[in-house]
Amino acid sequence: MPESSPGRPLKVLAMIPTFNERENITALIKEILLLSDDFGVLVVDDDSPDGTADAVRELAQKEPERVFLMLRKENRGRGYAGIAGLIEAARRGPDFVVEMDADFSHRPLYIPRFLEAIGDADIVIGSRGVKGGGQVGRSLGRKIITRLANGYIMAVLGLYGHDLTSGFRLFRRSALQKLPLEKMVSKGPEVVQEVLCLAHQHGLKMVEYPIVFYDRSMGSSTFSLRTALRSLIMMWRFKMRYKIK
Ligand SMILES: Nc1nc2c(ncn2[C@@H]2O[C@H](COP(=O)(O)OP(=O)(O)OP(=O)(O)O)[C@@H](O)[C@H]2O)c(=O)[nH]1
Ligand SMILES: [Mg+2]
Repeated sequence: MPESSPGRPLKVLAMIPTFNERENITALIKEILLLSDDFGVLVVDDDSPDGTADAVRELAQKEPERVFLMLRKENRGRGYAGIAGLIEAARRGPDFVVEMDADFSHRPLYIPRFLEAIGDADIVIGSRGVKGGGQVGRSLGRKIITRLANGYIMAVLGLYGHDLTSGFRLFRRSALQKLPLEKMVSKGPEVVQEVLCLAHQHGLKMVEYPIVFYDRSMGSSTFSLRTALRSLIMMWRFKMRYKIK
């Protein structure tokens, strides 16, 4: 359970999964809070050995109505943390939940732009693959992996989009709460696609908004080819589980 008390309803609550992000998290939270008085942050930390949670706690003491920490001690994983985080973020009752990484790859300045872009849709996907979007600083290898992964995901799941691996997304809270999030099974980064499957199954309207994605400059990566491949194999499980034709 989160360590802090329920705050006032916010317009946007940013749900940020973290593992060893001490070097990034304080500056990132401050940047999000500066955007608007009714923006808040929920950090979902898997008991990072580098003390990420301590850094969040320090800010939560100063801003108890806008900064929340969810500390998880079991079942570590980007997926499990993301599932718990989305459920908790929605429960807190903001108008919107934005999911983003802690490493500044997802620039907070896009959050107000997503709000403008959402219109009557339920989800805005921050997309590197549409006109005006892109990636800065990523190695050619990572760019190729992303491109191949997108083609594979589209082929297996039959979902259409220009950036199906983007973890920077704004959800209307009321739409998020229509989804049976607690039934999701992802341990790792494949949770990004599992949410898309659920959203598709429940007929949610999704739009893409161009983002420039900046490669991580501080902290250490959790990316591994093994995890990426394991995630891609999970697409077959999703196909059957969510009965996508
Ligand atoms: N709670 C939690 N968060 C995680 C875990 N693994 C990764 N994260 C977070 O998920 C987000 C995405 O992970 P990254 O390590 O940036 O993955 P990536 O973008 O593929 O790799 P980089 O190239 O290093 O940026 C970051 O905010 C991480 O801190 C985990 O096991 N638990
Ligand atoms: Mg990253």
